Amino acid sequence: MTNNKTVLAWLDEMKALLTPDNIVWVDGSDEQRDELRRLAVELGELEKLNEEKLPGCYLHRTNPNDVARVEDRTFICTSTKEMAGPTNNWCDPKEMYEKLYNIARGSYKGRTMYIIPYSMGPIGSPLAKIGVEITDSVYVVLNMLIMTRVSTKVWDVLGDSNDWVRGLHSRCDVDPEKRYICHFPEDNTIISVNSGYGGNVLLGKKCFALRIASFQGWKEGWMAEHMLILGLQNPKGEVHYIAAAFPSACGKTNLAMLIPPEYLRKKGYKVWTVGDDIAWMRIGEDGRLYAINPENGFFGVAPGTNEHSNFNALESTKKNTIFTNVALCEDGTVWWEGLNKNLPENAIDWRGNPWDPAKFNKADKTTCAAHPNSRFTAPAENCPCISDEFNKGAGVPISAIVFGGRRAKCAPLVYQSRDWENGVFIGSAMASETTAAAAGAVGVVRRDPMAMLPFCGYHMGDYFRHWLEMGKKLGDKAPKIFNVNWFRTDDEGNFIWPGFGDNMRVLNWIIDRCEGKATASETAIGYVPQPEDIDLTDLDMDLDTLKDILTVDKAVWEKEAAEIEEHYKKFGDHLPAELRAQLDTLKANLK
Ligand code: GTP
Ligand code: SPV
Ligand code: MN
Repeated sequence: MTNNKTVLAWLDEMKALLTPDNIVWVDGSDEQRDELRRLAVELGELEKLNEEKLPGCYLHRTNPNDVARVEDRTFICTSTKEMAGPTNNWCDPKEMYEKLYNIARGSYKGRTMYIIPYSMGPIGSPLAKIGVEITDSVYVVLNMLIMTRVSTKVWDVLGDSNDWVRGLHSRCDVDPEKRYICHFPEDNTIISVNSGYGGNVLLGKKCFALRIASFQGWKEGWMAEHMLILGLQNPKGEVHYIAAAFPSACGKTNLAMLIPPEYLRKKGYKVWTVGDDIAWMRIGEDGRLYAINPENGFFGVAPGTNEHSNFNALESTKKNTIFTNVALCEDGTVWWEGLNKNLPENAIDWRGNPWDPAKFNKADKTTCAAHPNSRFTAPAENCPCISDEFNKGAGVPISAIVFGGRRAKCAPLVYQSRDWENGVFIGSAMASETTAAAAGAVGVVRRDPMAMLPFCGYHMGDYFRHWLEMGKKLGDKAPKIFNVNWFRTDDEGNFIWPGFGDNMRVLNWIIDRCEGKATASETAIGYVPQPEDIDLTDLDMDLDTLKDILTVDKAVWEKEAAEIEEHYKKFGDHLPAELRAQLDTLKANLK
């Protein structure tokens, strides 16, 4: 398959460590995929779904102890603790290799070692990078075949180079006490043991494309971000690209596949999806920032996805999709909370037990048929609004960068930063209420800078510095930076803004601002639209309600500034002075 000496040497080392019974080189062909699907069904790893209604689709249930990313067991193993910074778990690399090798030793006995060569980004693109993952899980192989570009061509592109990321996954006993997701950025190496859940084991995704790649970007002068990429087409046919960073389960997939309200569709507005989770961005020859989506599929949150909230995502799951931890219906189709109002009779829940719709109580997550972090793995090519640029390696020029999160009271619906530096400040101070995408409490406000808290592979203070440096290089070609919040609630806890397709109204203001067309008022935190600036055509919302979610409440923001001050203390002398000055300006503005 390959003569690359660095690859062969690593594989020899891994074979000796793991002692597999068989070895299979994954080649990305349809024949091999079909064979692996049959095998996965035989092994009980996948259940075949209704071939007529969901052709090529399968269901997988993880161990109930293994349903989300495990941040407390995720490590950045750099040569010094300081390099990993205050927001990452750290362990000495030598010690961690030893511990992990002891856990993984002999763990492929009686099993097959799959060798997966994959490209993050279109194969051969100057913005793409190569990885090799070895795994003992057919489920992982089949997911990687959807989420990344797996092909023997990857070996050709790699040639003799040592510029590739090593990924070892071993399911071991799925023992949560011995579960570790570890990164060695200085060695381009990832080791994941004792898990079978998506973000922990599809090593091209969060482990490589964010944790390792953010480190590479820092060293090499580019950016790896937890961002969707969308193209907004106006009636003249021009397309402007937006990249947006929201924490896990805060609406990236939804925004990336947005369908505009009818009156805007009729005028000719349309959204194209380039990516829904990760963006790799570099400065192009013309000095602008260009982004690619390194992934090849969507690993999306199932609950809440329906034909109204996200028609395009639902369409994407109609064929060749793997569902994880959703409910299985009698007719071999799937169901999850929020798919529709027809609670299925005689369904099997995500744990594999009969599900009684009579006992279902929306407020009690333990009665759910699907796990709140249940997911679909769908090929990007299934998406009705996939961008023409998706498979092109050159990337798309970014006009606006948008930050956002779940904030019940604080951030207004949308505001624009005064400039790049102020935008970096906004990103660095971002906070959101936690979701089911990671193990742990849900609904707690936590600071999540640039939505990268769980994904930054080095010191967060140095990461802020890197953002500031990128801004200096971009100069007046830098994208404009904004912040959005779809999640302000009323006194009963209901979302005030309708969200979803109606978010297009906010995106239009954002693009108009980039083009110098829309007005705004300057506030303590940045430029906020006047209520008249957001088009409410056909929407059942009055200007006063809109005004409410656009207000910047001084008391709330004073508390916020104090919390940002606390948050900043963590970074010590790695915190760029520019950001400290930005915080002082905010405090002065609030006086
Ligand atoms: P990850 O894949 O974990 O990174 O998540 P994501 O950021 O792609 O989130 P996703 O789009 O899957 O949305 C997660 C949840 O937020 C779903 O339950 C959605 O229904 C809900 N959601 C998305 N957009 C909106 C919105 O505009 N308003 C409201 N109220 N909810 C939304
Ligand atoms: C996220 O949690 O941000 C995801 C899902 O996109 S996972 O791949 O599990 O990280
Ligand atoms: Mn994500």
